[in-house]
Amino acid sequence: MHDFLARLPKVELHLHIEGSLTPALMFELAAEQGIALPYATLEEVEAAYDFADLPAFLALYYQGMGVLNDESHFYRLAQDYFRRASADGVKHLELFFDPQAHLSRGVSLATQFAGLERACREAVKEFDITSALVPSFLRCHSAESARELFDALIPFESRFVGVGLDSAEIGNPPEKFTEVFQLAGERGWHRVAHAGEEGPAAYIRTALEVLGVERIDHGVRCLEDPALVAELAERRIPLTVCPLSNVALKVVERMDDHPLPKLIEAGLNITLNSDDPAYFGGGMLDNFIAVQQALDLSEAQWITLCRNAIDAAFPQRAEGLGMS
Ligand code: ES4
Ligand code: ZN
Repeated sequence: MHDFLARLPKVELHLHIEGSLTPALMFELAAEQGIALPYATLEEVEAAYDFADLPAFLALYYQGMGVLNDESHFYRLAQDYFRRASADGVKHLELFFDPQAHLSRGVSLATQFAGLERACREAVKEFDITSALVPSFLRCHSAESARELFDALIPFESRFVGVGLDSAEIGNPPEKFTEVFQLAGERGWHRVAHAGEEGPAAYIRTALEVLGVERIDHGVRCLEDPALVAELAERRIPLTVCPLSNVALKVVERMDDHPLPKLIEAGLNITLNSDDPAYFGGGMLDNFIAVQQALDLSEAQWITLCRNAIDAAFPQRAEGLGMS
């Protein structure tokens, strides 16, 4: 079964590129820039990556990305992930990134896009992976800050495929971002949002109804609302589920308890993804293997999961990355 899982052609739709920053690259970039890290060794980093919940993870995630300060840092970050993704059998990747978290350190949008795009362009030839960028609004920042980012993104709109919504969910409901998602829809940008990870099923409903999103990131808590499950199934709304992330952030206690079989049984349009692979214990293939060990899916179910992701990917803009 390992070989079967390894060989499956994979499309990854829920990957925060800053969450792919390995401790090794973090140390390298910190040393080059004379940045002091709160860890002395790689073992200390690993010990620190034991998270009580989503906010505890986010604190270290924002701290870690402080080593990303120029074009080459973003390039090396993404190139490093493309290399590992390619070994995992990933053929197409939609990358989230968090512009506000870098703008607040004085790193321009032009710098962020340039470094990520260089890696995306090279990945076509070097790693046989096509890709698209998805800048995301940070829900822990204000609606005004999101509007500023929206305006700043307009000149770059040929260079990304859509926008997302991520970071601390509880207390930051989708409605807070009604304006920017409405405007994004008017400009023809694809829209996705994290919902129903730590937050309640009601956030999934408002992400769909108020923000007009086409996919839900995570969405596992939809099971608490049977009427919502029926609607998600009926509309074939893709859920980008991230199993190792859910265990690492204690959304579920153990992989054996993961609701993936229930989600599949309910007829939902499920895809599997790695979320923040450097923080949560592995990439796409590690996620597939961990799921298989705990939940024993059939080959037909695996093929369906991979097909779902192919169908749920956003068509690329040929002009965006020069990959036409
Ligand atoms: C994230 Cl796991 C998760 N949830 C919400 N926001 C995020 N940003 C990066 N990883
Ligand atoms: Zn995520």
